[in-house]
Amino acid sequence: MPAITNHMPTAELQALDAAHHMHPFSTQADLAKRGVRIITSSKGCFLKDSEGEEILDAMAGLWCVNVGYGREELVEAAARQMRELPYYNTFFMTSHIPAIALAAKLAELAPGDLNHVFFAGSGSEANDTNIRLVRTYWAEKGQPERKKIIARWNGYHGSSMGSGSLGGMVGIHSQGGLPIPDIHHIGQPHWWAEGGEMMPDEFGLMRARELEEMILELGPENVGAFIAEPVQGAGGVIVAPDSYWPEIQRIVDKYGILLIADEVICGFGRTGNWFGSQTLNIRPHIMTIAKGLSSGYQPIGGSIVCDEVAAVIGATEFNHGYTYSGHPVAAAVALENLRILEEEKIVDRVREETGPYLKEKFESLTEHPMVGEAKIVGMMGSIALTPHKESRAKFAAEAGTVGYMVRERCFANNLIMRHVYDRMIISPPLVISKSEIDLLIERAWKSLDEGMANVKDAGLWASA
Ligand code: PXG
Repeated sequence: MPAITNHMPTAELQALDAAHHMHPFSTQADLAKRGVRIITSSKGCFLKDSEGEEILDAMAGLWCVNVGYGREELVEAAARQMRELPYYNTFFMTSHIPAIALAAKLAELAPGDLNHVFFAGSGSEANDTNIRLVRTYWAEKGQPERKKIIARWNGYHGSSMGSGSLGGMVGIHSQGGLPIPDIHHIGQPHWWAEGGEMMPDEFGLMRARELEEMILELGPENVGAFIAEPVQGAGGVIVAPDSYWPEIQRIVDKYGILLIADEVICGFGRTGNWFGSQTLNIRPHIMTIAKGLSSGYQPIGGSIVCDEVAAVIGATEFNHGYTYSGHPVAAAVALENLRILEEEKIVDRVREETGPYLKEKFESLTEHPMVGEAKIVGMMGSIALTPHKESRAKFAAEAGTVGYMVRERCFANNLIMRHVYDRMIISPPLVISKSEIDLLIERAWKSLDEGMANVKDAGLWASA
């Protein structure tokens, strides 16, 4: 990996960052005190920081660098497209080759009759598009009252006004006047934390039936859609019990509402199939995509829409679009990224080879005294930290305190494994090799050991 050494000293970069750069989802004052870690270069599954440390990135950036860092083909695709046509819009009776080719490719890859793509610059934008698509669809069908959308607590769909409202993150709702009207939330299928004495499948059914209860409470004639991630990502990699999705599909079918699968994380091989909807066997009318679509090399997202919805929307003028919808450089890079995923059989390898290997190793972390359960689908996984496995006890300390302490040890041990409250999560590049998986597990185990020692030293080894 070529080291970039001609930069300012780390402390100066940190000071400039603290003075001028406002970070997403961060407490700026804390960051300024602690000093950020400055990432300078990358290759494969590894990052390098401004001190020359090599870090194993078990989060693939922010769940997105599916083909790994340093792919020259993607650099070339961007450079080629920038020379040819760096920008043009698709608003006023024009189109361009990258957007056409990418839409056609996505229609080929997406299941069922999901054949039409509305492009956006990000997952948040795409979910904002989805709100307007759903409401416009029903209005055009003569049922404008069907504007209510049901989503889930602790789901994540973005942080703009619309997508942040669909999401069920109380921290997001508490700032800036969210949620917008006519968005309603039901419970999440998070058995470990919320299942109490119930068996997982019994709990999964109960949580799915909250959808039916909510539809009946709101009046089926007022409900337009249900949105969910096939596997919750930012909420802590929550894998629903097996009973959950079949029941959700039954309810969606029964009441004829639209199902939106937010595939921003689950899409493009993350779960071992092209889309999480295939892994979970669900039939969405709309899928939200972003992240792995371009492996994060360019900002691009979108909505893949079924024939029926596209036909209804297509019969009227849809007054919606972004300057960068279908951006030619982003689309060209995404197309090349899909070629790599397909030709190198990366999705198949996750399903058949490296995914099962990671699962076996990752589940062995439950032998650690602080790890209660391990959940993993393809290459997104989580472990629950607990002071008492048998009772699935939470720590007495404020939720996230212990998770942060373990995360801090991961960071020190050059492993990017994040925490969501007291769950540790991974989502490595899909190209991670078996020996890199071994290194991931080795560093995770070491970090758990050290984290646990720190938790005990701090007097925090106590159940709530
Ligand atoms: N849907 C899902 C399922 C996501 O995970 C978005 C939509 C929004 O995408 P954009 O491109 O607008 O960010 C996401 C994004 C975290 C974290 O803490 C996760 C995301 C974004 C920021 C932080 O894990 N996911």
